[in-house]
Amino acid sequence: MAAARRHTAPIRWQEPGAFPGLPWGAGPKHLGHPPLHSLATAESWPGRGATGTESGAPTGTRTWCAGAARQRISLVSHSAGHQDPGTMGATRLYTLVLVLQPPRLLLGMKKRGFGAGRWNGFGGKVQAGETIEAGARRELQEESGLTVDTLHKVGHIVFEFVGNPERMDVHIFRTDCVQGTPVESDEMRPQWFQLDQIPFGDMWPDDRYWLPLLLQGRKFQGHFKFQGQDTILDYTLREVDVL
Ligand code: 8OG
Repeated sequence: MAAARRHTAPIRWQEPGAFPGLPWGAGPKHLGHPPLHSLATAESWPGRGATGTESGAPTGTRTWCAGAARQRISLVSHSAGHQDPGTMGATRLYTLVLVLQPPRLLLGMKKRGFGAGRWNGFGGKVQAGETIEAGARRELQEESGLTVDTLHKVGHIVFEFVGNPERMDVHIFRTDCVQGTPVESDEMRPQWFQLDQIPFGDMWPDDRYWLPLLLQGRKFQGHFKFQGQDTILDYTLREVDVL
């Protein structure tokens, strides 16, 4: 079990189990971790209440979008995408995309490399010459076969590993609108999970802190310091209005 020594609390706290209707309504305790961040107002994620629709395209690909997402919300591009996307000092840029179509979430089992054996969203290093968002789209396509219309930037987390001078600067996106059918790649084996069956025990230990925020449509910023890949020594996490 990961140990958290210090914590900058999110803005609001709420006892476990306070949000009937949300996937972790049973409360954080069932996740086996004490202070999971539930928030005081059970505001829905943006697509709640919208009716999901599926449409078949002649190619056999499928598009699923929550009704709300069909309004083409303009994207706010991140200025860091115009900086050197490879490294910034001792920090390297990464992306992570979560495909959320309530009541299900698409995860991929990482088959090799960093994080192998864990379920995760889709992402990787931002390449030289591409924006962070372009990197997110590319990695999603390469690892799952899905193309995406609108990406919502929802999180920014810096990961630090004791003994490794290079920090990982991970930009997290959510989408509910993808084209295609998830296919297994060399790197990932995609699988849909019901929101009350997210396999937190086989995911990065920090995910149980911030993923509930993403599922609630919240935006967040954080920093996690790891000893090895299993132990959180220290972390901060806060909800933000704008990223
Ligand atoms: O290219 P590569 O697959 O090594 O990129 C690492 C991916 O893993 C990238 O999408 C960012 C993501 N990632 C981390 N740390 C963590 C973490 O603690 N939790 C989750 N969910 N993803 C992480 O690098």
